[in-house]
Amino acid sequence: MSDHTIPNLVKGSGLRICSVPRHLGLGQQMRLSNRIDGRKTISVYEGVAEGAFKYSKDPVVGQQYLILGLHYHHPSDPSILRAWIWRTIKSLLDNTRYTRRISACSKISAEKITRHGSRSTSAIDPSGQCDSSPPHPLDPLSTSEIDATVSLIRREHGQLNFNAVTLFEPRKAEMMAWLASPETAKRPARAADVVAIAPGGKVYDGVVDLDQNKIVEWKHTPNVQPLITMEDLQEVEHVVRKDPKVIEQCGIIGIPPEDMHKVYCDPWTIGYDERFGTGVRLQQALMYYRPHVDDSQYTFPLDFCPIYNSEEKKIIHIDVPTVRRPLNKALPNNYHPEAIEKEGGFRTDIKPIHITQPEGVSFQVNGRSIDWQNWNIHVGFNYREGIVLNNITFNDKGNVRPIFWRLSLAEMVVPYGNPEHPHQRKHAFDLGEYGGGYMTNSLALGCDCKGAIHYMDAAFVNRAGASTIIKNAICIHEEDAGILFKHTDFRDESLCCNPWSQAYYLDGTVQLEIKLTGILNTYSINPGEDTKGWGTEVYPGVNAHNHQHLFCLRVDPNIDGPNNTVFQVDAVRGEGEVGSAENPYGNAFYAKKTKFSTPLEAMSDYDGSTSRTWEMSNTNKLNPFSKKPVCYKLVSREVPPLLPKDGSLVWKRAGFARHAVHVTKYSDDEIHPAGRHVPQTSGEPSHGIPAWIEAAGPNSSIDNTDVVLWHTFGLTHFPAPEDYPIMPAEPMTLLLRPRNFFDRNPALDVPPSYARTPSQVAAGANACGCKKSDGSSVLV
Ligand SMILES: [Cu+2]
Repeated sequence: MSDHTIPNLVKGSGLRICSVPRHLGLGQQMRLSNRIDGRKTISVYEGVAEGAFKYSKDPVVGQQYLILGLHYHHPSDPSILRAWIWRTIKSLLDNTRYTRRISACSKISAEKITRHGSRSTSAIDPSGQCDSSPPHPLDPLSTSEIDATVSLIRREHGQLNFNAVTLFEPRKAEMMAWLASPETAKRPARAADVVAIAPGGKVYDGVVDLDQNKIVEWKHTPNVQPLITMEDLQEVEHVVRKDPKVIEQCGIIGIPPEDMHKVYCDPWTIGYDERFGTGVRLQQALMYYRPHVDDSQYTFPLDFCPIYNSEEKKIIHIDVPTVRRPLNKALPNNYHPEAIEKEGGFRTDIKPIHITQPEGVSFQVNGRSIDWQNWNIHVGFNYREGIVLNNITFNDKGNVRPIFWRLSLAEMVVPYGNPEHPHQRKHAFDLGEYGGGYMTNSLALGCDCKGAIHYMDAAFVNRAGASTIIKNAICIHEEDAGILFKHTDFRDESLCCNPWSQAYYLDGTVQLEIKLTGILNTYSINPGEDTKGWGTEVYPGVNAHNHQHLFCLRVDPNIDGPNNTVFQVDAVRGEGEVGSAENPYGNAFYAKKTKFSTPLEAMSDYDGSTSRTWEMSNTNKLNPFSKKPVCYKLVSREVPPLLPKDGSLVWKRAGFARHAVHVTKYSDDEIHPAGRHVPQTSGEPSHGIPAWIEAAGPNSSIDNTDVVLWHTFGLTHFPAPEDYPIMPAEPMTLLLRPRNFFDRNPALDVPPSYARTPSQVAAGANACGCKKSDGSSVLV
């Protein structure tokens, strides 16, 4: 896995929607449910709380529960249902600690049941608010839907280990029809996309229709390995510590058997190793040592690499280097507070900055749809991509205009640059091999987010088939983005300045921001050993290898409709030399647009010398002033090429990274740029984008049709001591900007915080055009 990547922050025009991947530790939360009969269910959601509650009829009761919500589908007899709910609530009310909150919400539940009869759904979400609406078709699966999926599959296919149970997203055509006419079109079915592994390692892919309670697809998929989950990762260390050959190797480099409890490992997917192929599920264990449990292990990397078989749960091989590197003798290099205190303590001259929103926030959240300053965004989430933003629209003076159908960070790869075996294997696909959603950690107020925050949780399945929840996986808040627009007229000093918070993104821009931080992946180096340029000795005995972070952003544009065309735009000099008829003064330059008519033409790379950008345009609609097609422009300036060479393992496996931009015709099933199952792919053939383009035809038309733009961007990281023992956050960003989309600056109606017109300047130096909410002027 990549060591310090946080593909976390999606800025939606001043609204920040973010999640942070975590490393280890699955927060377990359970649910209990009661089945009325075959397809009719009552579920009771609960979150972990300090109190204890047990519902005697349900066998699945853990230790600590607070019931937070009630939900049911299609009850056969509402009176039975009502009786059951009230019995449950009564039991809850006995738990007096939570009486007030529960009774308030249960009252609403009862009203809904009465009003809507057998079709009612009434849920109380974990934030304590009562929500009576059915899930939006793009909402992630709830814990009860995950549990229903698992129980259905168990019933037909017996005991399986679950790798993923996630929303099978509605087909686009069906979803667009329903959005256009929710009263008359069929509501897209709730369905689950399932990956499971049978004992022995057989992989199954399936789809469950949750409305019909039916498995609609179930197939054995040979020669693939689904992603490695947290549970897969966690089990390796225990096995490594007890393996006699690992103990032997530790002894050789200076770790006695009695110190094996101080040995740790970061299990990674193996990538691909031709010696072992794809058939056996493998991980490679990057080995470390901690002198003390609080020390950072990355100062003490071990020089050998065991290979772990996940099915047999044993070490099957150890890669041992020809040059041995004994255990590092350097002092620990730590970043935790106790260590800093010992080294002289923290600086004391920092004054607090408080962010307050005394009147609350300017956005509204309805289920998972956010309304903010003309924007409407649905926030999805899945185990693989993490945050998925759906159906992004902008209300342009009463006209709701579609802009993007779906935005997600769909894949990334982190190739390392040391050619010495087995380091060529290090090129983690953080999303395809581990899951961006699975790696999410709970966000904390004041730590990850500041101000007035709206949180959303994330529900997953664990290997045993139980639903789990990561609390506060997503946070939504507003930020001060500085100046929106400002102009000073030198003649009369009239000015308008607007440093109001969300301002910048009020102009229709969407920004993706990624902050890279965390801990470098490290390897051992002997005193005086040459890194040969493949890494940097960031601390005595610690070699941090060169690497790249290459992300793949999936942009499904919907610029005033799904039929869009992508253009490459280069800033170039006008034709003709100085003195020529067409360019007599030699000063001409213009935006050279190149239309991408086919996927082959669209395979394009970044060119900083021409300030290259790409435009997603609707050529059927022209701006009335510029007469140019309405579009959104991709402005991305950190776009290194994939440095592993053509034909290398990474080039073959990460086909999406061969170019900065690929464009494909939309297909419902083309979501994952490196393929559905990424671990242990050989790249022969290359999965994902190269395969799709080959299948569709490299010369097929992508002109004025429903297209998807795939953008690979990122940075090349040559580590330095400043990145150690923990790397300061390195931000990187890209923009999706409206061009010829609006008739004028769309943020002119944002009230200025300060403004003077020439006539006000003439009337008096202190006059100001700012209006207070009561209509009076503000003097400054
Ligand atoms: Cu890095």
